[in-house]
Amino acid sequence: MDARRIDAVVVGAGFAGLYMLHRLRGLGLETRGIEAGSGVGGTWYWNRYPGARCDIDSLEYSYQFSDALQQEWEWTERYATQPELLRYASHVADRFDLKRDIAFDTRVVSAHYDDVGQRWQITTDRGDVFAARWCVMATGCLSSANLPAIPGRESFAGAAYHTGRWPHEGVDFTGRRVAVIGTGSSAIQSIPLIAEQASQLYVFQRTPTYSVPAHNQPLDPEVVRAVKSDYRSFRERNAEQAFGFGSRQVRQAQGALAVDDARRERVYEERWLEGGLPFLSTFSDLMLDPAANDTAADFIRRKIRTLVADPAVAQRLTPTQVVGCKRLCVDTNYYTTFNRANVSLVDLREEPIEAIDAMGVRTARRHVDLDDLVFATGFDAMTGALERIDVRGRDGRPLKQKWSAGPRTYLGLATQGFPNFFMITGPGSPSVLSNMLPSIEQHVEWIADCVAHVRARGATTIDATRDAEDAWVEHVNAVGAHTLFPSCSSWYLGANVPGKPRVFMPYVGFPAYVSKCREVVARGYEGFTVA
Ligand code: NA7
Repeated sequence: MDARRIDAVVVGAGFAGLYMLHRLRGLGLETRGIEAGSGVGGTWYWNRYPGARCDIDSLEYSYQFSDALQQEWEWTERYATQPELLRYASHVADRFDLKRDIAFDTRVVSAHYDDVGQRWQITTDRGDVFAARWCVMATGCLSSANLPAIPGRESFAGAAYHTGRWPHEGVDFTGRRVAVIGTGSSAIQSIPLIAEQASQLYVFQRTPTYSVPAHNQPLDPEVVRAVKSDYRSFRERNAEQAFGFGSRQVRQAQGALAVDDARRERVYEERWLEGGLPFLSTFSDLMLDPAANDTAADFIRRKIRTLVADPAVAQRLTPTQVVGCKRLCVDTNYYTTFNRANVSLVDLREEPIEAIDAMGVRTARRHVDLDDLVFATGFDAMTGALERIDVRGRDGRPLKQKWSAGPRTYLGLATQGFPNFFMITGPGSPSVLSNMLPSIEQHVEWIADCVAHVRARGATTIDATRDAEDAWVEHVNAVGAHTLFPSCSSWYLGANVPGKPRVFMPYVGFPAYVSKCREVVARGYEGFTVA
């Protein structure tokens, strides 16, 4: 089949893909978006499980590139629900007339670089072939579902779901015996709601989770008015925070051990009442010093003991790892759900799962009879969606092969040997350790400016240099190693997927990262070769 020659292909129509399409079109490039789902929204298209909502404030988890858009859109709650976020994504797509350039229900299967024509040959599962100068992967950090290889998984006769592939028509668990496997963010959001419907809910927990209350509430019109009266400054203040969000929560400049016990306790209590992820920024050294971290961990552990009535259950729910090492969860009534008579905690450290069969799950101690099985088992994070596509760069080199010992990128935006190929919030950028929306916008704008730069120079390709990439990979590791993030088996390290190389993938520190990206541009795209 003849390839259709166009300027650019953008893979994915979540928040990253939508804005990228808008910007490339703005440069006058003929651009095609390709999306596996039937609609826009990415994460918020697929993750429709009960209770799914963002854990970043809606006033912050939103686009800022259009002041008219951020002024006119009205969020209803502190944390937006999945349906509201999906409506927002669709509104943005309509407002900027993006849908007409997106092929839905279409999955990209391969992207091969043609050295001679200097184009990306991109094929889809519908048989389309594009020959594009630019290829941008807006495939998401948490989009490739991780289903555990438990023996007999396919033999279950009831209904099985993954939280990240939830049926669009919803699921009614009323009167049913349900198991949730996993206790990460998706589980923590869905468990309290499933428990209200199910006759019996079994929570299969491998690692206990730290969670802080969301204290979600309708947005105060006064707060909205104040933010909107000077949205730009609000965005700027957030961008100065280590993780790119949360400027409204008061910050303590000092370390946790610099204050006395009573004061520290008071401050944690205040933060607990405020709720949300900024709990981890209560003191400046929580992710740097194990002793400091332990004061926060201990505070949450004590909260668990006061919230959970049965001391033995509370004990099983109590985490021991560094708090924040696995992504902190934000919940509404998670721990107290275990006080319900119809909820049982199955601790997989005491009784590992041996197999799944037609009737349910067999552990080392018992058989649990089930009607429904919910896999809240997460994702092949950061690299999964990219590696699922057969991407080949110069000389036909597969990306998967290049990354066999872990992802190698320059700035999390590009990877050497793959010219004109960009990743939005790729490994080696702040991505999942930041507010995704501003990170996405920063990447999209950087990529659009880069494309414009190459074209303005009358050049056709840009590629990272090996030296720049090696230095960046080393730097990402060094910065990560300076923190407590790599200290446990998390998906940041790829540890949740058997056989995946253990490499700490996100870059810690949003402000420093943004400065670095600006510096690279100011120095004439330092670390890149333009040809
Ligand atoms: P997560 O955070 O990766 O959580 C997955 C959970 O599933 C976690 O508790 C895992 O335990 C558990 N899991 C994974 N595999 C198994 C097996 N084989 N057996 C038992 N339990 C298992 O995914 P989420 O979807 O909750 O959240 C992803 C991100 O989305 C979240 O951080 C937010 O950024 C939004 P483990 O801890 O590995 O022992």
